[in-house]
Amino acid sequence: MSNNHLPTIAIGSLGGTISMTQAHGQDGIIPTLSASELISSIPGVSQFATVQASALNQVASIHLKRSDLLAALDWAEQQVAAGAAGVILSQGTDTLEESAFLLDLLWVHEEPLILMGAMRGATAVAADGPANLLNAIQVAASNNSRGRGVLVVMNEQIHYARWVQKKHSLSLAAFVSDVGPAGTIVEGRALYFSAPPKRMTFARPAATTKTVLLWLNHLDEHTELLSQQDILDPLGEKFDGIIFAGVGAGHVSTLTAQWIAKWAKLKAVIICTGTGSGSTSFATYGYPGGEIDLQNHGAIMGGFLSPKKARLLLWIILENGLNPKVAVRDYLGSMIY
Ligand code: DAS
Repeated sequence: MSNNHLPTIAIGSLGGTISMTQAHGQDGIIPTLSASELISSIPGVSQFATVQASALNQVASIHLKRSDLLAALDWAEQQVAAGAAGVILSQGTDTLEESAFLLDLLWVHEEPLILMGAMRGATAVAADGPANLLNAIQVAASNNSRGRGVLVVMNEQIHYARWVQKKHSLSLAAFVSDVGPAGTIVEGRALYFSAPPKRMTFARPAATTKTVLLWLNHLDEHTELLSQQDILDPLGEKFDGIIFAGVGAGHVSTLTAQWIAKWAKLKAVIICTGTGSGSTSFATYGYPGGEIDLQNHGAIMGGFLSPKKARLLLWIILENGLNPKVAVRDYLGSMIY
């Protein structure tokens, strides 16, 4: 497919439900389709763009590693250097919000990088993969999409990587942003509801040497475990940073707060809200394990960052040798006006 008047869009497939089919006699669907097979499911795609397809990986998204995403980033940058007007990565939706956020922290180009997938397998009735991929091509080919970083295109909506989350296990409308979608697709045109956002990017880590633990807080959590220093001390030593998905606006139990008081002096500790939406508080609650107590012990409040996004941001901050307090504060500042 080549037409000199049309933009070139590069599509790399990483696997996921969009590529999954069920072989005869096999239990369940598994990734089988390559990027070029996905494109062949879209009639008329050559009206919108000259499409170049590459098979990068073929796995369920929980099997992707940060190193796979760094390799996909390198591939996407090569496509832009070779003249692509936009790049698309198709992958499983289970970890798509994390891949999109991680790549957004590293994507320095004006050209859009689009992440997309499907909620239904390739052979399901009313499979959404072809429509999502056509929309992704239309968004990637649009001048309106330039300078907006990494975008997620699903279910006729466009989302910014920093806000989007998978909030439903199976619905076609699984992907939502707390602040609403960035835009939508109407008759093949990518329409945005506001100007491009502020962005903050980081140097690409050379390797994945740092480990950040993600811990979900809850009622009466592990009281027996948390009082045993001989269990917790070795655990704390194994991590370079810890994210707590706190209850409410970012709160933890008294015992967890005591543990944080020890580790926040030695490691980067970020407290997020585990509710799924909204910001942490910073200066409201004064009880042990409330945010004022935690910050007094050196913990950083994660603001609007979801726990999963905070984990990836902290990982990149640590790999870059930056001061976590300063870098997180600057990043949170880039999310709002
Ligand atoms: N839930 C499937 C999907 O959305 C599996 C995966 O994430 O790869 O593609």
